[in-house]
Amino acid sequence: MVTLTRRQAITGALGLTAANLGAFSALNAAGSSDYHLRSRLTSFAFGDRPTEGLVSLADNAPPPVLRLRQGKKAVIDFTNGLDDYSTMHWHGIRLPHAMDGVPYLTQVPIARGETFRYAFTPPDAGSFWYHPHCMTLSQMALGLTGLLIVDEAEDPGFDADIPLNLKDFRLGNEGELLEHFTPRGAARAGTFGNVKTTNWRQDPVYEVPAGGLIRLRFAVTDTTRVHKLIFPDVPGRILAWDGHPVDDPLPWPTREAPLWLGPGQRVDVAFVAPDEDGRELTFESLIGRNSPFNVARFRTMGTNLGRRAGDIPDLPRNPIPALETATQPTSEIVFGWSPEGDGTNNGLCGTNAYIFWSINRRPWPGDAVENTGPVATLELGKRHLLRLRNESPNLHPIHLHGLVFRPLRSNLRKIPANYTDTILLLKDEIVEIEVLADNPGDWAFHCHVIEHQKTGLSGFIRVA
Ligand SMILES: [Cu+2]
Repeated sequence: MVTLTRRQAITGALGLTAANLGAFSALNAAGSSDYHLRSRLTSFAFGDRPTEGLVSLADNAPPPVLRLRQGKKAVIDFTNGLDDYSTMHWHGIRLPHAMDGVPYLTQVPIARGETFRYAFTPPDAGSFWYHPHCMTLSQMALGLTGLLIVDEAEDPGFDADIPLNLKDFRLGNEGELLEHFTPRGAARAGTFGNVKTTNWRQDPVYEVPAGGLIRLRFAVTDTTRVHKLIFPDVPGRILAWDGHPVDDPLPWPTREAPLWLGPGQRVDVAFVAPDEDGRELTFESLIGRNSPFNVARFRTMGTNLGRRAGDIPDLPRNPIPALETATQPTSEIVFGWSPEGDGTNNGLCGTNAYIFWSINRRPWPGDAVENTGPVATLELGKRHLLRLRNESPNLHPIHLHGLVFRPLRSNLRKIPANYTDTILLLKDEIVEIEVLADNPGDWAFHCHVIEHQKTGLSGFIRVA
């Protein structure tokens, strides 16, 4: 079943028919790719009128959901079809440093017409995503974000598996694009979109089998918005957090206690669809305290499959490395405003003229890493304690490339100790995390509110 889905996806991406997939496999062995992606400008109608100037990997459609297989080598060719430079980053995937898609840190920016081959074997199954890491703000804001699903080595057996890419766009009354960067936003919580979409559709409705076991994969790929998710009152549970099956259970979110999911984060959810045909369930997100909007609705159809909550499988654990604890003292890393008067170096990847933010009071100087040392250096093969301190009033989803970590304690809340790649720091929050330094390299470490990232809140952690 899953193989078929992936084959269909490959067929769609390369314009092949089912009949020549065999030939394709032979080509693959000789150096072809599993996916060939090409960025492009396109248009799409979110409402009555088309919006021109969007960025996708397909014409008049969102970037596709990519499906890889756990433990199986994947080859993805990415061709830059835009005038601006670009790269592609595979968010949350533990991979070799050279494949991580960060300009200057791991590769040179990709010019128009050039193709970069990304090849890696994903060790972990789960819900991940992809986006450019050069001209990041403009290309992401204009649409270039997609889900990357790594299927479990064995199919866990859900009756439906629905990826949900949560992303806003900023549009005017005629459907035209509005400015996605504002200095006022960048210096605060970010510049918010006004058209809230799921898979580029507003309030979409998906048909699901009555009485079926449904898996949803929420991914916040927006540049700014922290979602506060509310789930309907149905039998279900949270399966995975940021790709990894949960060790520390998360409660089913309600209006009173929604689930906060920041930019870059994902949550996998399983529920049992109602038995009757034609029933509708609504998953919502809260703005402020009182106004929820619909993220997605699910309508039951067909004959009752008769599944029960007890049928929801446990996902197999990912191969999280067992490492001994390092003897170095805890490092503290401070996220806050920038000191005054910082300049920026000007590279090819959309460095901003403004600097508002810093890590350890040092703002990222621009695209390139000259004269910029690591935020921390971690001994390879050990687990390390870092203390992350947000000294600003804004939320910061802090993302670490190439490694997994888990929160151990917070000064503000009980925080579930699940493995992750992105942690949402609350106002004035201090969180201690345990980083598993099993992968050598200089790994990007930055806020995933992209206006924060691009105005200083970025750096890297060295594992050596
Ligand atoms: Cu931030």
